[in-house]
Amino acid sequence: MKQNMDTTLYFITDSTGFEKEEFLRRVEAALCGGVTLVQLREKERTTREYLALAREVHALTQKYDVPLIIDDRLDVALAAETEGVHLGQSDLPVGIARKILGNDRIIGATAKTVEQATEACEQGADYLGVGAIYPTTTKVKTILTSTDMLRKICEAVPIPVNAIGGLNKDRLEVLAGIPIAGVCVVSAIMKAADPKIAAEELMEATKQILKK
Ligand code: TZP
Ligand code: MG
Repeated sequence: MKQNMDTTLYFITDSTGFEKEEFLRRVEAALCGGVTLVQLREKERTTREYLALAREVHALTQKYDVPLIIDDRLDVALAAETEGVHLGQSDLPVGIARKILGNDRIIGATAKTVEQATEACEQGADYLGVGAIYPTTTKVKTILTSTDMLRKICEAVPIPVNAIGGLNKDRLEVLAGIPIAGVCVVSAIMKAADPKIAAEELMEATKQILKK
């Protein structure tokens, strides 16, 4: 599964405020619109609720042959047999997760400095998320990361690096010329009037930026 990883348009979910059916409908619309990677990101749910939702979202992502990453929780990723896990700086260290998960699954990590990026990479991370590039309305403990730092991180590690934070199709220009692999978005798709069209438009805009 790891061989298929494409971080070009990485959709991170947030079910806050949606009934489950509407949430799943939006995730499927995003898949239909061409997102290349999906992360289930749940901060308020119990472990059992997280696992149950992971299984439902996994059934959708499998239909579109898109890997599913679980935010923070290696146990949930293992239990739901998803394709990977995303770890922040206060989660399990990447090296320990790699030992438990083996080499066939995806491990992503958050990095805000070259040091964090290099460490995650040395411990076996497959990709990095770097941001927030812009202030974000999504519930997250983060600080802004400059595009200068984003570039330094891209240049310091051989693995794909994605920009994240406040990004939408009209805000990608600041990323032009920085060797990112793709972008991560939550609200630009999750809260869009039409998540399928939002994903299609973001994909087009992202491809243009990656060429610059
Ligand atoms: N990490 C840094 S910013 C962020 C995360 C999870 C949230 C990004 O959400 P949005 O809605 O795309 O700004
Ligand atoms: Mg996290």
